[in-house]
Amino acid sequence: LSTRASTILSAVGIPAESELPGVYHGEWVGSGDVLESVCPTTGEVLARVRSASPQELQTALGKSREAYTWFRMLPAPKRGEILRQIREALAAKRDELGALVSLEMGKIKTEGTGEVQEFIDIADYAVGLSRMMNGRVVASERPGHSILEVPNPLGVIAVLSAFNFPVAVYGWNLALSFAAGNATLWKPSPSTPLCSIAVTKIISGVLENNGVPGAVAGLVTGGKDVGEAVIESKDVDMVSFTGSEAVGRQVGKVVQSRFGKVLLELGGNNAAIIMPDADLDLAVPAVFFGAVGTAGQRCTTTRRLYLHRHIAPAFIERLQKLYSSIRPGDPLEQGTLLGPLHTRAAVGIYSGAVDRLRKEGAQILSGGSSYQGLAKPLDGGNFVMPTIAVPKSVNIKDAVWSQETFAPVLCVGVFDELEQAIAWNNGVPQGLSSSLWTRDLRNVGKWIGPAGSDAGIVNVNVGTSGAEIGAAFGGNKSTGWGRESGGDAWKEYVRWGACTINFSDEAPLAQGVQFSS
Ligand code: UN1
Repeated sequence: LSTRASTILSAVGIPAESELPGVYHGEWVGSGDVLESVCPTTGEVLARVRSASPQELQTALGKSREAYTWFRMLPAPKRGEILRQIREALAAKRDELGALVSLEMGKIKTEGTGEVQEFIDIADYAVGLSRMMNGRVVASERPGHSILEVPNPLGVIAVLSAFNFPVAVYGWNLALSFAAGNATLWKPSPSTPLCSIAVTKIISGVLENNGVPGAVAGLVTGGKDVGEAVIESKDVDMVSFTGSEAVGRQVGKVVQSRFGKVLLELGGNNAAIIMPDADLDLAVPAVFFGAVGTAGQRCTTTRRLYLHRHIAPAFIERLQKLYSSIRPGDPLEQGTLLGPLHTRAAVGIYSGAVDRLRKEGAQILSGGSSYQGLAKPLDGGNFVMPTIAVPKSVNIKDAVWSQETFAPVLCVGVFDELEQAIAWNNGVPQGLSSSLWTRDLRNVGKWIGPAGSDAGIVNVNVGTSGAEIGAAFGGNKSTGWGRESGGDAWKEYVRWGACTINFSDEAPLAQGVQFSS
């Protein structure tokens, strides 16, 4: 192992063993298939992880269920206090964990640390929530009656997370699920097992200190088989899935067919619209970050750019300048803005998308290929050039516009009227994030109103990516309608009971119905 990697692994308590156990349900086990964690920057194998065998998975599910029946009786503010300690333990390891994210996923260090910060933020939020998960008292039409809406812990929540946010997305789910009194079972992406092991170690330490069963925050690493067994299990009350549209469609069907709850965060195909009155000093760098940040691997990455005809040439010129300034580098090194794609396969997907654009007559203004001949050790990495393409026309049903490519490829179109740009914004199957740049209040009104953007995130003078935890996060249409993190998202992680109580000496029926002769 390189010193670059071993320093980071030992700082988060991951021993340099030949095979690490990748299952936690109160104790660490793992005897299933071996997962390899490969550094996307260098190609180096960081560790081998023993995933869950079918038997271990069943044990983990059983222990999660048991842990839930114990945990649900702990008063919510007490759960909040434990969550506060988890928050502190994460904060104490923020830089170390951030470096691990950067090492294993490939995003630049400040974004890796930002992800841990996002977990800390949502933990703070959920600590407060633990004293505010209020039900309601509703006025009854019947005298001497009252109606209560009561939230209770839901059960076992399985979180299937993606490689691109190997810490934060689990954090959003864990924090709410924990405050709500559930057991959470994490099935991370098979390519980022080390992040999940490091996070679970931190959390389990806190649980142990508090005498809480470890399976309240369990972990099952594994591939497709493990994922399928988790979503099929009747022991899982809700599945929160982040990933591709194709897999999400399957997950949705499977969970729905057994009447489980499902929360989907699927693909994004996010547009930024630049009006002629936009402040380009702000808009250009924001589009640059949105399209190139995280090497184009956020669900919220800016993939489509619609420019008003009056500012299009100036905007493109300034954006191209930023693109030409970017250099691939080790994401762990300060100053690097462009890390690698997460996998070799993603490089193929990137090249396929660029080839298709070329074939269909698009003009490639920047980038257009992967980097060749980089100096060691980056020659083993998955580095591609951020690309700006201008397709011949905005035929919104064409694959180049309507499909998500999980790589830094930005397609540009030119419009004359805001209505046209909004129609393009809404014309794709996905509905995650969107961003309008303008100084004119009337445009803002249109954009956020009934005929405006149909995405779950509808920003103004803020890019498509980089959301805070305060609002509910998620998308509409083929993005899956799920909402996580802030807002009212917690209400999905509980089971609601409507309780009508009769305090009176009469027993009238609702709607004045008479049922006595
Ligand atoms: C994702 O891309 O999967 O808004 C999540 C953002 C982040 C979360 C993105 N806070 O970009």
